[in-house]
Amino acid sequence: MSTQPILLITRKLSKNTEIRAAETYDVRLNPEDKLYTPDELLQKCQDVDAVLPCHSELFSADMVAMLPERLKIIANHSVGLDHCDLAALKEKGIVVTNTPEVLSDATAEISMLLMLGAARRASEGDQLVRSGKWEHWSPSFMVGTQVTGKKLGIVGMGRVGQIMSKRARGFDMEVHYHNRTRLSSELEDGAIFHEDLDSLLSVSQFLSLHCPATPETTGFFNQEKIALLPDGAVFVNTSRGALVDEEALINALKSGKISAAGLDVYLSEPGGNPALASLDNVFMLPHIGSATFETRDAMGFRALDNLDAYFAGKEPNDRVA
Ligand code: 8YV
Repeated sequence: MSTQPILLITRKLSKNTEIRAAETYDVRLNPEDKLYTPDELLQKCQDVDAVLPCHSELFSADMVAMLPERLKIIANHSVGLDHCDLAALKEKGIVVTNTPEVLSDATAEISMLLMLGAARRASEGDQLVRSGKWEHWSPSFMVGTQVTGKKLGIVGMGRVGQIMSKRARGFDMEVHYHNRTRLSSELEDGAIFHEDLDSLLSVSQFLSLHCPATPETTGFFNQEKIALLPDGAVFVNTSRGALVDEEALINALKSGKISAAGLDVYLSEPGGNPALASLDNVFMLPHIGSATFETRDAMGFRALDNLDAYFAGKEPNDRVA
């Protein structure tokens, strides 16, 4: 009989991750990459020592209450933790970890892509050429907003925000940010701090969200906050859909208050919001911020590093509960 800890991996992860996991653990894989229902997830968790889930598996307080005593650690394959009720997990004595740092470059790349794509009307242009309906050209055709030299507001200056700031400076953007605490001047690297979120919004010709979804931030980007932006601002979100009042965003995109949006995340996933999808001035991707080959390996390895530390009796580096 195997003495290796039993590890449930809820989704199909990178090949390298699954190979490495099988060297140390008695792994339960999901080769079909089926999204488990809450009942199936609970069932699969019954006789395992550890779970390596993605943000697609919800560990609500109700779910946590039904988890078995045997389950000791949830090593997330995500930096976001809004799918986990951390207080409930902590109370139950289940260790929780995440995967910070390793996905910051990939996510900042997608933020840049969305910012450029929204401002320069990428989905409209792509659609036009692809559909075979591109029948004329003129200097007044598909004119967009120039990115170079504009003011970029960043909400949440963690690792992704800092890399976004660096990349945006490559486009000569003037970077402003709001964060719970001001960064050191070395980390700020010229970015202008706004202690007050409203003050940041009032200067943000481009606005990009890089903060986690918590009870405090949920729905913060609402009609009142949108009204503070300069007219015609461009909005980018690669963080979480829960930060946004989507109805208010749709109204602003229709009125032109927000001239364009680049979105990778939505209130409802998978699927997104059909009302947003009906607007030409939205450039949309299906939550692929961290989806690069390099980053998928790095996320999987980081989650395994946390598991290995735990089962070696050490403190996992990325312990959050
Ligand atoms: C991941 C994410 O794709 O890490 C996060 O919080 O939202 C994404 O980058 C996803 O969580 C993978 O499990």
